[in-house]
Amino acid sequence: MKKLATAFAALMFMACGESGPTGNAPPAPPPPPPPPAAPPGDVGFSIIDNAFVDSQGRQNAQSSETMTANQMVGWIHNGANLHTVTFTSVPSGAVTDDSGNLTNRQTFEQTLITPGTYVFRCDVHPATMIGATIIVN
Ligand SMILES: [Cu+2]
Repeated sequence: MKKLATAFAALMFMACGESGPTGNAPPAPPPPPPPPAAPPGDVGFSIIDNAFVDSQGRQNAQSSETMTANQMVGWIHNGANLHTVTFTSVPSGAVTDDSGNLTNRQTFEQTLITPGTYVFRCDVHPATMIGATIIVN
């Protein structure tokens, strides 16, 4: 009986994967996430999973970039969830595109030619990712 108990204990030891001479090597740690990428364009925003972030680190309604007419503003998606860049207010006569759904590392650019204030949000998260602005002089 003692022999059986010893064999059982040895079996349990192996089944638990404790590291011994026959144990498996521990799994390698996951690689660190890549650093945030910079947006394209003359000015731009980083998109993370709860915010648009401007070059000063300000988020959402506090975020704002200023550019001159005919420069390019860009966005880079540095998050994991789907987000959009959707304009909610543009100067009279201005023409803009909607980004549609963006995923990690996708970019979106707009060349803005009409001076004034442009306001945008994310259509997937309109309660939080809202009120970011671009001032075109
Ligand atoms: Cu979003």
